[in-house]
Amino acid sequence: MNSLNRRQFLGSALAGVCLSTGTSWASPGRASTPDGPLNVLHLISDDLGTRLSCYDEPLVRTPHIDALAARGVRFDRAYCQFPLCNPSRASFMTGLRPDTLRVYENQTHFRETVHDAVTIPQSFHKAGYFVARVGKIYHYGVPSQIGTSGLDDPESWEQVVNPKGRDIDDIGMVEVLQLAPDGTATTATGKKLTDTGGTLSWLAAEGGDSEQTDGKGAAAAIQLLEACAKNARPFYLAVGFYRPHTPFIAPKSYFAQYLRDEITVPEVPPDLAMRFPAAALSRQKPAEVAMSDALRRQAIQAYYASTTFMDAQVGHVLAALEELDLANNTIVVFHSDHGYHLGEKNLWQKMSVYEESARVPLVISVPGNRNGGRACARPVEIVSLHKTLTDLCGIAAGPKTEGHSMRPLVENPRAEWEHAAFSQVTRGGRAGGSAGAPQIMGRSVRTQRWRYTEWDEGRAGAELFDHAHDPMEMSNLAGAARFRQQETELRVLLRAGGV
Ligand SMILES: [Ca+2]
Repeated sequence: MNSLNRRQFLGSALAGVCLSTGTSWASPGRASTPDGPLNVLHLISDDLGTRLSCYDEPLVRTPHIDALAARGVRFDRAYCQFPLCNPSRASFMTGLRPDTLRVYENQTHFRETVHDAVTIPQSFHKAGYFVARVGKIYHYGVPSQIGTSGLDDPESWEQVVNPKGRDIDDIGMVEVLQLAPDGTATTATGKKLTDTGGTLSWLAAEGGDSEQTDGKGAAAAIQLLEACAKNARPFYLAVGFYRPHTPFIAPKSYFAQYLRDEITVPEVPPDLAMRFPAAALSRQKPAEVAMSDALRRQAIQAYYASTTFMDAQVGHVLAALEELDLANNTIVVFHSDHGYHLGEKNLWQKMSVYEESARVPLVISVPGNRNGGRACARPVEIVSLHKTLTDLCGIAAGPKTEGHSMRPLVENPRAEWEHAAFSQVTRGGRAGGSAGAPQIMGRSVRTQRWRYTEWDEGRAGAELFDHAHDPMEMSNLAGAARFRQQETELRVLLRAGGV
């Protein structure tokens, strides 16, 4: 983006965006490395699985994230610790596992359970960094809380921006999936904000990028980068994009990039219930199961359009980083809070510990890293981002921080790595659906080859998948005599848990 374009982009996108004031740029101290301090630009997408052209789906156009992956290390087996916004975000922003935080749903703030948790920005601030966020970093109800601070952690930031775009004003036009009286799936408009968040919903919007919440977030991030470029303090800037979270809203031009006929709908075997534990499949929703293939293609098209729109906003921010001469001393990390089902096993959205929901895209780009463009196959966890980013910048993480620094893998993607990735999810209780049912936990461990899952410590079933032969996790090998040894070893690993 040239200077004129950046100005034009900012001019249109910043209308209506309030930057908080009262920021002090005074530095309480300064971290330094032999080469000077590195800044961090932490980019987080919401509900984004690995259907990107640099990962699993060549159809999905994500040129800007692809370009970042071409100069960074792309982690091909990166996993969230809980496939839901609040528990995942609380976990990776503190570097504490969901069981340490005891946060398993979208209502509890982690300071209610671990009041002295230390977050990534707190570690950077202690080292003298300017710390700020734009948009959704901690949990927000989307779309109903867009424009507010949501379930923010004020102790984390010196400055915050809560963008809000026309996607909120356009809610009445959003197509919302619903079950018709005859049992078929259909869509309807005229719904409220709160009806479009947990349900498949979409809109090919009028207007341009800069009118959307994420366009305004990108512009606010650029404005903060401009201020950072003029200031001597190093910075940690977190930018949280709201898409492709429901409602899948993007300007019409992004929908036009995907022909529905090109879109592949996952095949669902009729004997699912015979293959997998009931707890694993209990998040299937009647309206989603009832969708025709045409409606499935429409939903997937909207998800892809939202993804490409979000990627374009990432592109604006990364172009500004280059133009402001910050790219050569700024680490850029991009990931999402959890993955997303688009019909596999008749599952949509999140809250499963299958690959589609537990796995996330993760790119870490460190200036001057000679491994740029390489992929890492080791299983890693986003709870480790706190240790990783502080390690890469030569500063201290909070003393109780969990996970394992990925720095050795950034420096050598083929380095030995003895760690597995752990994810967990609830069934029953507040976040697990089936209101009133007692809560049980599903726990899953992923090694480079295997996934092993236990529901209620095995009392509600187990699953074993061999990714060397079954990347879609369709053949549950748990209980099979010929895999008894692997299952036993993985059970021990799972029950030992992550540290
Ligand atoms: Ca999310």
